[in-house]
Amino acid sequence: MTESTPAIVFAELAARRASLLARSVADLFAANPARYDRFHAILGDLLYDFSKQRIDAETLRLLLSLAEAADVAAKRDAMFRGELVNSTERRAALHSALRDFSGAPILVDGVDVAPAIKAERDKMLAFAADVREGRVRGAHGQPMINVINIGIGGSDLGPAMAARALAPYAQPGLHSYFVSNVDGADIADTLRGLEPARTLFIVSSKTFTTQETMTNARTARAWIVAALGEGAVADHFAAVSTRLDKVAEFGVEANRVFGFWDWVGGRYSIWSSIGLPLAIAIGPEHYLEFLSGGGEVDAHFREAPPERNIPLLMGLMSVWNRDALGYASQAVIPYDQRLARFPAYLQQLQMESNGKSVRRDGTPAERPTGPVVWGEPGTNGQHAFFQLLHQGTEIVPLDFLVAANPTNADAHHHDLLLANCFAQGEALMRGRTRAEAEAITARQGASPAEAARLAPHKTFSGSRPSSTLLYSRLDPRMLGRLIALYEHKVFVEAAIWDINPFDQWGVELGKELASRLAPIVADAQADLSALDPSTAGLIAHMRALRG
Ligand code: G6Q
Repeated sequence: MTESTPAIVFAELAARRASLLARSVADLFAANPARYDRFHAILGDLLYDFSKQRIDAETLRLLLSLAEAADVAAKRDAMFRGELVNSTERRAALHSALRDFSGAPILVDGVDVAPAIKAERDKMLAFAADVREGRVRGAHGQPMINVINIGIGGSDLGPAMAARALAPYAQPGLHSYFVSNVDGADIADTLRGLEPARTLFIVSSKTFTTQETMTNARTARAWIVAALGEGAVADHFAAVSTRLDKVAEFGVEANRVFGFWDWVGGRYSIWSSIGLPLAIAIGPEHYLEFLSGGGEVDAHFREAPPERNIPLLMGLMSVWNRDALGYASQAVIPYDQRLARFPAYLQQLQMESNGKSVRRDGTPAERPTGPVVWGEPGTNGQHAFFQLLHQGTEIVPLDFLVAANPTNADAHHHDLLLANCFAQGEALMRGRTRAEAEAITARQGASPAEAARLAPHKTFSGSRPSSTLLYSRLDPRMLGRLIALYEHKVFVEAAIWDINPFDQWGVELGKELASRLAPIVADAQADLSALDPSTAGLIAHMRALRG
């Protein structure tokens, strides 16, 4: 028997495309009353419904065989074993180790890192408790009431998103802030009105060289020094980094520096000491629940059978939509206001991980890889960009996320929220025919001619794919699960595309050019002749605008 390869299965999937597109999803539901039962999967109090995707049983069978042909399970196991799956940086990708409470050894280069993970986490959580309970005091002996994380990208998006998501767990009177942008407006607006004597900064940077973070950290330092004197720096700063030498130079005391390891990628680092601002906000116990939620998904990803394995199915739906159906973007719409930053978080996770054009061996990718990922919370999006989702010429597959139970007391609001979420999925799937549109307009009192004129505008094609993640409530454990689900979804896509999801060389060029241009922008006399004409023109005009 010849072994199947991804290319062979992709060809089979491509061959199914036309027949699937010829039938509406509403028809597929009508033809198969068990469709929903077949196309959903459950992990405890979380459900993944993918029955509104443009698939049938044969497509799913082929997609599962694609995962086999691409060795997804073997690649997954290699990642969990700590192999150097990040081949271009010769690193493991072991963020899962940070949420592994099994007690089993975790080997990196033959060394068990489990004790070091626990020690660093204990130290970080003890500090979080000290801040919360007022034992960490400022230069004037007052407890801290403001905690400002300074970081960017992976050292910002995770804790910022999660602190917002878990706002109901925050300690009253202890305020979290996140400063990331080198635009001075970010830190200026954050510091306005805050009391330096009661403000703690956490400088979060894996490398401790990132231009934005170092610039903001120096501004914060100057703000503390101006108000409280040079001697106050040690009291008002903590740091999270893998570069302990550089942190010491900045003046942060060793007992306030929390480390992690190069086998934790920036966008996967919320589970490491980078989670310190979150741990301060929600407390060590809740933070540990958050980690456990991620760990539960690891176990599920490793153990659940393929046809019930949620991250595997999420990855397969994404690959189907991207490569077989040609949909270039995906939207994530949380019907959960506290997940407002989740789409931005996923944007980094997915686009930085899978925005690649070459395979692991450096040869060109054989088919389109990472889609454009974007989104905003519902119901707000319904009143903005949903028009295009329903009637535009682009088809955008959606993930809806929604909790069955509210975290606040108002059940009426929550019923409306859920009704809207379910209604959007239904409307996108079902659509409205021209005849239906015409009949509705006629019933509203329009003349037959007017009803016919308006009908094309009121017609919805339907069969627009969406999946729904429906969970009990947004608590720390559930947030941990949601993040880990998407991490593994991204991993599955990368395994199928044979790309390395753990590096990010694409951000380098812009960084280098920004460093080269910084002195030229700052110096009104600097020579522009070596620059390309557009960049030179922009800088010349900037100079004119500055007068
Ligand atoms: C994430 C990326 C990137 C990184 C930031 C911050 O995977 O590598 O977003 O997290 O550039 O880097 P530092 O933590 O080193 O400051």
